[in-house]
Amino acid sequence: MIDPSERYRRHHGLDYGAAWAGLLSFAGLPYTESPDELAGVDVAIVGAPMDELVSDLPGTRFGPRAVRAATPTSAYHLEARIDWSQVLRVVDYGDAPVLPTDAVASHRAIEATVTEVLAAGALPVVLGGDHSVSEPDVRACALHLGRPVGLVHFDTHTDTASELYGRELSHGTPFYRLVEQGHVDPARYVQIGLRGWWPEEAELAWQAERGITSLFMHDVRELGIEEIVGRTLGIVGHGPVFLTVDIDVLDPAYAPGTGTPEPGGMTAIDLLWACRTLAAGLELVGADVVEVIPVSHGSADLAALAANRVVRELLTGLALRRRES
Ligand SMILES: [Mn+2]
Repeated sequence: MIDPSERYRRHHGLDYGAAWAGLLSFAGLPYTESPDELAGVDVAIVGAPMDELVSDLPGTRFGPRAVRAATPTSAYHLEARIDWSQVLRVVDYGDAPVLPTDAVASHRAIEATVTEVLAAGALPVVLGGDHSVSEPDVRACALHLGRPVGLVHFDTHTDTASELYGRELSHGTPFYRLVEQGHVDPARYVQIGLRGWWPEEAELAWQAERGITSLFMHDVRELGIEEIVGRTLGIVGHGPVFLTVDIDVLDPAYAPGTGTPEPGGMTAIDLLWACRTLAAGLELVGADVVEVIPVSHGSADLAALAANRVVRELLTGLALRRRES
């Protein structure tokens, strides 16, 4: 285990270092790639840096490093009044060994890496990567538990096409595949923030037939985020659930660095509150934040900055849940 703050402890008597100095890990967390060192860990951050399966702008392979770089090292939440780093043991488990040009091998590597985290009893939080990475992420959770999981899915798009450009594997098909494979329980699957110009009636009909709940952006506008989150908690209910955040659910004003931006989206304040509240209220078994295409560096990259804060809200929600129990 490499602890990037160790030198700061030795030289300065501080338990945190400068965010831009030393090994790049999420929030300056201890870093390991060894499954043995996951013993006793509550949450492990895993990068899934691939973008072979996008249908529009590429560049999400640079997402995990950008999200890690867009970070302060402190962990105290001013509204929740809790420091997740004091309540949870969180490590950065590095990146899955993705293979450029081979999406199938990359998915296999991501699924194996997430499975190592689950086998150690820790909760994986995956940094994408295009949205296709949710397929190995969620499948690893469902196979580890031996049962289908619920799913909360923030996104502009449903990503439930049976194929895109005539291909089954893409960033527009993972949730069709996960439901059809039996890894996601459609009755406990809620989509939030849908808008724009894709998909169409065929995909929406397939979803409705299976009992998937779609909360569109116009629902968020009309009902407000508290009602949306309340309904989601009710529908997903008890039992294991995976949370996936496509950063393009945000209005491009908050996250311009993404492959398929769509105006008219969520505000950062709604998404961040929703993520914390859902992580505190649900039985989360895993999460991912995907589709970040950095266009700048560190905290100057707006999409990476928003994705970093999504992860921090999830950690804060998990810490609140731990304190309650
Ligand atoms: Mn998506």
